Amino acid sequence: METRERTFLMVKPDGVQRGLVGEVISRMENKGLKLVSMKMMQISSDLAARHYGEHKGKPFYDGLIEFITSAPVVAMIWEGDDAVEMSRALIGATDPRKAAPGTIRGDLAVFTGKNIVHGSDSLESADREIGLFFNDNEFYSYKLAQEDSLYD
Ligand code: DAT
Ligand code: MG
Repeated sequence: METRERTFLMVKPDGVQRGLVGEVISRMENKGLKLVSMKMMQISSDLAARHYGEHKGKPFYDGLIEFITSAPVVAMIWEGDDAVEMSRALIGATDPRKAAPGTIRGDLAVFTGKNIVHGSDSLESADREIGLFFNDNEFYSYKLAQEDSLYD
């Protein structure tokens, strides 16, 4: 494994309500990414505001904060080669109508405000978001049994 990265993923309230937590996890696992931390939680308005700070002032911001705090989410850290870019590719475009078939949003969602899953968009965002949702010691270091079959 060359450029091992960690990225932050979150199944949003719509994904939890629609019973898609397992589907999202399966797609990441099947690709060969490694789950190193996971927790279910209901996000406070303060955490929501910090997580989505870059969108403050946009027309959809208030609705976004209301939605993300409305019901439990499942927060996760995934690790692997190019994990940030790879998980964004698996998730698909922000607007599910434009997301390619084969992606989570392309296959399973129809509306931008209910697009099932969040994934960090850069290494910097990943570090920041992991820091917002998890403590320093809240992840596991282990070798995946299939690692030798996934990487050269
Ligand atoms: P992404 O989740 O693909 O990183 P983003 O960071 O631009 O997308 O926006 C964060 C979330 O905000 C997005 O997943 C859904 C919501 N959102 C973005 N643009 C929106 C819009 N035009 N209308 C409604 N919700 C929107
Ligand atoms: Mg984003």
